[in-house]
Amino acid sequence: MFKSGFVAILGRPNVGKSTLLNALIGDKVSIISPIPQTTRHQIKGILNLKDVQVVFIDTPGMHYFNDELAQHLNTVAKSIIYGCDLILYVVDVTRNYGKEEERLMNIICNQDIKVIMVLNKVDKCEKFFNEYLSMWQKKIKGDKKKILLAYMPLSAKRGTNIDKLKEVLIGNIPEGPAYYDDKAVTDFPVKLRIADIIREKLFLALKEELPHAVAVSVEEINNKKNVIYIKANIYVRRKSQKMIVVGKKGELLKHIGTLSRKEIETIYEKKVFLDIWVTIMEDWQKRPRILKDLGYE
Ligand SMILES: Nc1nc2c(ncn2[C@@H]2O[C@H](COP(=O)(O)OP(=O)(O)OP(=O)(O)O)[C@@H](O)[C@H]2O)c(=O)[nH]1
Ligand SMILES: [Mg+2]
Repeated sequence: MFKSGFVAILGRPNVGKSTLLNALIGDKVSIISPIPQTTRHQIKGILNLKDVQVVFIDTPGMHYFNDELAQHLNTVAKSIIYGCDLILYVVDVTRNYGKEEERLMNIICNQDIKVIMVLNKVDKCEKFFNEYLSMWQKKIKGDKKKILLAYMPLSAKRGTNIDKLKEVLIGNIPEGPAYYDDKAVTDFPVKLRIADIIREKLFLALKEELPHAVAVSVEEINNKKNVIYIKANIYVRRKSQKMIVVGKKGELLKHIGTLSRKEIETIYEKKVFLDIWVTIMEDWQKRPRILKDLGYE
């Protein structure tokens, strides 16, 4: 009997959803950074085991702001709940919960899909562990109780309890066919995956400086005989931001390019020539057409 299912990974920004996805898959399919709202796409990671295929869906962290990009992120995250077999609801026990967490918990409690509550980052501290448990328990009184399958304290970063989580997951995946090739680790289009790798290096290099003002698009992938030529564009909003991204004598851009190229080469297992440009576009975040070009459909 083959089993398969879709598992949504939900949680507020920065709780460690993408780190958890990569840990479950054992491969890097989703980018990670200390900056909230790192994930902008719906990324699927596929776990292939003997007689089981689990398709995880990493989501942009749920949050509440008012521009087009933020609205898009919320719609994506909510729409994923429907059609899934299971939800991994991830919380960060090192930070106290707030209004956003309660709103998200309300959404999760008021539906019928089974939930595993992942209490992440226990390697760092367990300061608010009990707060999360008691808030959750308040929400799922009576009949709603049955949606919870398990509480799972873990460290996505260190890999602690990942095997235990897999066991519980697999035990609750229904009978079904394989949806993807058993060699695939993700269905994320390669252009977007490369753009995201570059965006991750930018986020890591720039830290708080301009995370939301940048976007990356890959415009060309040309598979030549001995090398793969890739042309990418980094969008910023202002000239001052372009100067930051390029850095003194172009050093920052070069650094980002080198790190990105090395990681892209591990996907292709071939030499890559990465050609990165920086373009100023004042309000890319507010233009639906540009958001579409960037893959935020
Ligand atoms: N100490 C510790 N840090 C973690 C753990 N899991 C994730 N992190 C860190 O938390 C930060 C956010 O991780 P991400 O995986 O990008 O979080 P996310 O929930 O996907 O964030 P968004 O995509 O922005 O919603 C990164 O700096 C991670 O290294 C963990 O188990 N322990
Ligand atoms: Mg993420």
